[in-house]
Amino acid sequence: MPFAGGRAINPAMKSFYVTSPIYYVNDVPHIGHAYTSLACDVLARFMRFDGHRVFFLTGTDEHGQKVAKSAAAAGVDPQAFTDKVSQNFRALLPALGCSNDDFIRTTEKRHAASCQAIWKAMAARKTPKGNDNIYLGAYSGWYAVRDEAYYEESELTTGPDGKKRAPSGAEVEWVEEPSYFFRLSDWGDWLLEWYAKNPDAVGPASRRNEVASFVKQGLQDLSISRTTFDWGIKVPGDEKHVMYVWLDALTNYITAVGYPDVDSERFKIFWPASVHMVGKDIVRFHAVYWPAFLAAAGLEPPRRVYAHGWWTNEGQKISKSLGNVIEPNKLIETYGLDQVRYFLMREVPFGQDGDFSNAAMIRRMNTDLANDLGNLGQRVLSFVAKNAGAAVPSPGAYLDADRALLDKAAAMLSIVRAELAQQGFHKALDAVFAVVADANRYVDAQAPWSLRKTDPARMATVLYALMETLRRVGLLLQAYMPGTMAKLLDQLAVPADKRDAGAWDEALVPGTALPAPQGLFPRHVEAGEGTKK
Ligand code: ME8
Repeated sequence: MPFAGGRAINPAMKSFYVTSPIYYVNDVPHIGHAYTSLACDVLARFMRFDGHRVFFLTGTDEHGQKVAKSAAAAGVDPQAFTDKVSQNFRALLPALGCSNDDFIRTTEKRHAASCQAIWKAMAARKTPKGNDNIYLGAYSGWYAVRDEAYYEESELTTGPDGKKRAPSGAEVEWVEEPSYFFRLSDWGDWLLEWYAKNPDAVGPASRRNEVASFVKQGLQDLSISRTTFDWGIKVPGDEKHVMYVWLDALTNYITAVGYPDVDSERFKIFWPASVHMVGKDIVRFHAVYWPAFLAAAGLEPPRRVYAHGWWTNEGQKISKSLGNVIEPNKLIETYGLDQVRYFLMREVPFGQDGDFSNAAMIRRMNTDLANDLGNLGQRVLSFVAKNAGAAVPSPGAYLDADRALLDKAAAMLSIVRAELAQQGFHKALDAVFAVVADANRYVDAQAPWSLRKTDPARMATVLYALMETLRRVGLLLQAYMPGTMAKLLDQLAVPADKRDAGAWDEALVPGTALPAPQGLFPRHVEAGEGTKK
């Protein structure tokens, strides 16, 4: 039976479900949004490469007061507003080379049905302490529209302008309205047990500790409906209320795999999600509220929530009002798509905060990509084209130096697999680029240009070892730089059906004709630099 994306269903395949946050449509997509989506894409691509059936979901979060206010400010109704601006996020995905399998909008019909079903499932069940999960009350307290979040008085600070602000810096306003509550206070012990039994459920470990200590302080019941505006999904049975936008938004992750049809093939294959990738700003929603909502509805919590760090721009917070938003399209135009993908995954240890600077971007692309990897490819492939008959050379017996390089290259797959299982994107790249550095040293030491006259058989062995190393480097880097690595693998004449982990040990076939080599990574030259003396 065909599956979304035309993949045949093979029950023996392992599944992998990765999600990005669904982004608020009132913002312009910037490097921060691109970062999370790219991290998901690298995981999705690697897992497909590694034989998993993958579902990669992203989309837009379109309800709530914040979007309603932006629509009002633009003078259009919220549906027309979201129809227009969600396109900005949708269009960014192909520009980033993202291989998402679906794009969800929370204003879709399938999603309203799913939200109403999760609400009913929560309402029909009891908490671990035997109480109703949902009850009607009245909310009075502080609310930050920018965060779409409720805050305790004790969490707020008052600025010199006299305005009260949430820890995120968002202004809060006083809200009083009838509201349904979720009895989160009954779920604290369950959550603490869930973190304890599943040490990988929240990553990195520092975030797990942060979340667990928040829960240990005691949880308040959570207001999950609003009555003072109507841009949202109606509460079943009480249509004066719309659902709190975070309950609506989080539910997207199950809508896309078929909820409420829990018996559907897609739901069974993909739920629980393997990784919800998020920024550290929204870890509480994903690692506290979401697992509690799911458990309350009788559904399994996700396997893992991973919260990455925050990008600044040349040392400054990125914001529309500061006018320093880095538009991914501009970056790609200036530096190239795979260069940007590589930089974002390599520059900052994943999980930590990072700073974008043009100087750092240029350094990475010129050093790691143009000098180290690009140059290695260029040296080896143009040498083979000129001196080895433009075909894969035939190796003779290996010497220790050859074996050392080949063994280290062979070992990369399990390292990358282990690192990516923990979202160690930069460490996986470190392992691959250590082999690239070894290969560069190996070319210098073996000097195939000298062997050409003195020992052509040895020259063939050296070139073969280098090409085999490049093949494995190319295979692994496909997830990060799909376009350029396709070019590299083409130049090595690796057949299209031998580009996944299953073909890891299928070495190049001596004698295979090679296409003409072409450069992989141009050096970035700043305007004017090329003409300087
Ligand atoms: O929070 N650095 O949407 P949002 C790194 N709709 N990542 C950044 C970033 C930066 N400077 N700026 C944004 C929402 N991000 C909700 C999510 S999910 C059920 C609902 C990324 O548009 C990061 O992933 O405010 C962050 O968590 C997300 O964008 C916030 O996107």
